Amino acid sequence: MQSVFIFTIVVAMAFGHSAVFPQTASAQQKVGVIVVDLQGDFTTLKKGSLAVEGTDQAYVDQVRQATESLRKKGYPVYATQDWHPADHVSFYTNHPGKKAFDVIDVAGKKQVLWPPHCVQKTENATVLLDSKMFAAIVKKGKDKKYDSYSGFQDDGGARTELNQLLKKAGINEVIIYGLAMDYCVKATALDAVKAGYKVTVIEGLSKGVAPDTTLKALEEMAQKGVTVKKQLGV
Ligand code: VGL
Ligand code: ZN
Repeated sequence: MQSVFIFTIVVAMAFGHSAVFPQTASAQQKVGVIVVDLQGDFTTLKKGSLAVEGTDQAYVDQVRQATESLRKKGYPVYATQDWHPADHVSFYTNHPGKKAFDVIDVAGKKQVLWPPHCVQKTENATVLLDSKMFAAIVKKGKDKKYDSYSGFQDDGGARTELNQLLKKAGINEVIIYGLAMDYCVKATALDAVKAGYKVTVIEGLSKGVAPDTTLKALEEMAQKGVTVKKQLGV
């Protein structure tokens, strides 16, 4: 019994504490990256139908460089892609008498009515970074009945494959950025917290639809356990 104890001590000294007790003290972190909805329709660069202020060539280049540097560090990178049918519930054009940015009730939830955007297979639904960058691109908002700001699930509760993909890759920490801060970045970050991930949102790599909702989003995320960083720092 004593020799087992001494053996354990020697092994612990040789390999470090975490090699012998991998689930204790320094639980291993595996970091994944989620680039949210970096698509033409959300950018001024592509004259998108729902272009977010500040999403010019310089912004897209900045996101590309940051994402490449994370990938080079070995972090798996995932993209989410808003991917709506033409008759989607979130388009004001599908609600006679309504106009863009009106708010209606859908299945007991407030629904902002958007200009048609990210319609499946259209040019401006394309993700603006090279698809070779991504371990996977997760489409969302495919069901015409529900909106889906979150990359994890839609407003009807139907899950995407994102959580399973992250879990299979052993990821327990995510870095999130993209478009738009006050809608899809926020919803994806909050669902990531709920799913048990350690979550960091990069403010400098994200842009919001409106200043007031962006400020509120930053407050809510911080309050719910998201770390908000100005820049990556890599
Ligand atoms: C988004 C509004 C509608 C987003 C998607 O990516 O933040 N916003 N659909
Ligand atoms: Zn959408």
